[in-house]
Amino acid sequence: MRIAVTGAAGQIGRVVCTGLRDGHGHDVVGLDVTRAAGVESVDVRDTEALTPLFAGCDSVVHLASIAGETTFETALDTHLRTTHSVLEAMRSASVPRIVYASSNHAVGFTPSAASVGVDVRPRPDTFYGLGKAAAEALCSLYVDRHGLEVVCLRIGSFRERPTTRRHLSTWLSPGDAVRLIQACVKAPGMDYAVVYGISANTRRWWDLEPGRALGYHPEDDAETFAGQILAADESEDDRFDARHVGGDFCRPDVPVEEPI
Ligand code: 15L
Repeated sequence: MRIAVTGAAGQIGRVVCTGLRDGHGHDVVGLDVTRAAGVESVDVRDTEALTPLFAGCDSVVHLASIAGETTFETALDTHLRTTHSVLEAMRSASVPRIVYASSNHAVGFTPSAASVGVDVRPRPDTFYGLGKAAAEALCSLYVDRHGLEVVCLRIGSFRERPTTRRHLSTWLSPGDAVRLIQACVKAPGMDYAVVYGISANTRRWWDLEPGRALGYHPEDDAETFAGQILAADESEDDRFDARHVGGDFCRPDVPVEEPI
């Protein structure tokens, strides 16, 4: 398959591009606003620039965004406007499927529970989460209006390894991230699906069944690291983190990141 990846120079993008290319033999078109080896430099908000780069692609994996809290205006830009230009370029280039990197923060104020489903109401914890929830809705519009195939991934905590108590529930390992995206680009009979992007964590808060239905079978479990993580006393921050699925993004004073 030929797959375009936006945000290819980012933390998840680098792992996913290598996994899709070297592990699964796909022809990967890496795109990013940041210059990096093997990555085409492009502003993802520029539909006209994107369209020829999407030519001949079977799917777009849209990872590009600012991965944290911003101002309201920046959130609109980095999540909604960016996703709109990607969807429009896909229409022009006749690309049938998008795998959209949403986030657990789209539903971050959902109280933590043993198995939160994909059908909970949008409950963003930040303008970041609001942007992700709104972009999920935008993708849904393109399914119903234009017949696009969409998978929205509410990604948990993508890390080399889990380092906090919350990560024991929210971790997504690099290996599982590749397995997840591979399942999403390959799944037959797609129209619109939402999937939680986490590993098979014993202490998970989210339902893995929607992912399994698409062929995502995670192999890692944060529990492997539980001994080390739980050796430290539970802190006040840990207790706050455990209240809602969005963890410390639910704090009113969550720090704001600057755009690149
Ligand atoms: C995300 O969506 C963020 O991009 C990342 O910075 C982490 O905070 C992660 O969620 C998380 O919830 O751990």
